[in-house]
Amino acid sequence: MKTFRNISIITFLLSLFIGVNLNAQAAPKTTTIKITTSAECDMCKKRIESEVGKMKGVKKSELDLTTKVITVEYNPKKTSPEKIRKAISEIGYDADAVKANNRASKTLPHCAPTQDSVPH
Ligand SMILES: [Cu+2]
Repeated sequence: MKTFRNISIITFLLSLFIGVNLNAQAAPKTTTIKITTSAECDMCKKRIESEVGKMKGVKKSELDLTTKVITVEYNPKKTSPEKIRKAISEIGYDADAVKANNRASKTLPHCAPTQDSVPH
């Protein structure tokens, strides 16, 4: 009878252990989102990528100029899509429904469609 109880305890502990392992696999450390920006040229691309890239919790940021979509890989515990969109807006670009910060877009390079930008 005693042996039987020991085995059931071991089985119980084992199932706990397996359960914890499954949970760890089900929750990945990073998530990926795609945000549509108003990037126009290579300068915009570099600017947005580096700005988003240095944010806390962001692992990778890559902007495709043909679609203007930035793909961001981030840790959802450290940052959020809202924060990332806001950061893009703060440097002067649209990020999905979040419009570019007006003051910031005036300091953008020539490609930005503002009246006081200097053409090259
Ligand atoms: Cu540009």
